[in-house]
Amino acid sequence: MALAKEEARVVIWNPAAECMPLEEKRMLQLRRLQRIVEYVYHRVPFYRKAFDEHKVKPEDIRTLDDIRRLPFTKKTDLVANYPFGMWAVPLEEIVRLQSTSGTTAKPIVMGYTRNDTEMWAEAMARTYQLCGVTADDVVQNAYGYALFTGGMGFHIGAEKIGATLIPAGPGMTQRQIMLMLDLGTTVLTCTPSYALTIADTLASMNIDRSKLKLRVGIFGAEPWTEEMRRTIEEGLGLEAYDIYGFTEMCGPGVACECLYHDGLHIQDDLFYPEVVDPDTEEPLPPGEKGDLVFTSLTREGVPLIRYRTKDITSLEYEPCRCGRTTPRFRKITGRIDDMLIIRGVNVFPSQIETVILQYRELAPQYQIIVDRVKNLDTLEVQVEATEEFWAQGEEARRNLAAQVQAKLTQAIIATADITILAPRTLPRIEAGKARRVVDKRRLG
Ligand code: DLL
Repeated sequence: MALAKEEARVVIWNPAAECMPLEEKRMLQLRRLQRIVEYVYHRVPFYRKAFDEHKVKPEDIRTLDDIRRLPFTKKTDLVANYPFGMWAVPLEEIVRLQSTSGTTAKPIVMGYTRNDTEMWAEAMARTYQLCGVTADDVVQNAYGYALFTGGMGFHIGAEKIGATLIPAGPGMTQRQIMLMLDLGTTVLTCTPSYALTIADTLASMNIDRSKLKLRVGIFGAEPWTEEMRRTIEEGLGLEAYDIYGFTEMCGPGVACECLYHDGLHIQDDLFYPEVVDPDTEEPLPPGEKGDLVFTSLTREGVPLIRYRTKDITSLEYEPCRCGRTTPRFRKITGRIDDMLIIRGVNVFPSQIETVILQYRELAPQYQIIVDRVKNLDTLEVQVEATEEFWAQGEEARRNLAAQVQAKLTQAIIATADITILAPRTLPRIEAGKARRVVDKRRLG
């Protein structure tokens, strides 16, 4: 019998790890957890103090469920111990540093031993193959290089699988398109917002997308909706995969979708996942949404125990049709910190994106402006019209704005003013993550 299209394309970088029977996996995870707990207790004074305060000793970890006895690690702990306070090895054993962009006062600086960079390359090799990328592909890496983990992570993973790598970095969008055309790029890696800018530029250059050989896009580092996925796929003529990761664990490579796009597979022999209730901090059962928490099981430089990501999702443990047994989480809709409270109603920017991207008359370029006028919160969504719709004039725009407003009010249970802008009014993302929310209440 002929294989289904997807089955024929499934490639698995490390079947021993990714298709491991669950019982065996749990034994491996327990061994690694016991080792890392012992390791940090003896090497990181922060953890010794935290474990002592929680009255837990390394030898108390006898089953995987005993992880609940361990304290959480929070971003504030890393900030308070900047730069080296959480490190488990001296600088001479560190071969590279990466850091967050530092929206807080100080960035978070993570050190990698040689084994850590090898583990990261392994996680990224698995990630590429989750998306069906092989040595035959030409990968154009338009994530930021330098201290941001995006560029480096995709770079070392592509080298590991033997793909042809173009280390383009972000920006200079017309040149990106020239490279794609001339070098026959088959895989594009960048943030979803930058992918949108590339698609937009391609259209404005009047280049037919069939001239490109793109077939796969691996996009992450920020939340993006299914509607955004469809827009990018149409604009660039590729299949878009969602990749997740964060600097504190290694960078990209913690989890990624496979060919079935049915949740993101977690590399859980390396990063142990939990989802906890953000208020009670109690672990939640599979399927229930909460704060995603990770423990690094093999990291030597800066291992982290029960790190609260503040990203919201739920876990699933059913094996996937792709043959992997790794657990998955649902596409992340936002961070706990991203939640806007508008007159007491909780609103996530992704809910707004889902509504406005349903309208063909609107371009996928928008900004959310929150303010407080006479002690009342206000919410305005500015969104660009497409060229064709803009040409239809003011009345058409007024009618559409009213329609979108009604739909949005229904979806988010908060009233929003809709302003339809002329095409190409809002600034385009040339690098990195989009900033679509301007909360003037926080600025004042
Ligand atoms: O963004 C690492 C990365 C680079 C991931 C390239 C994927 C691709 P940080 O700058 O430390 O690291 O930001 C991590 O970004 O906690 C999430 O809030 C958010 N994030 C990352 N990937 C996704 C995603 C990199 N696929 C923070 N969906 C995380 C939603 C994401 N949010």
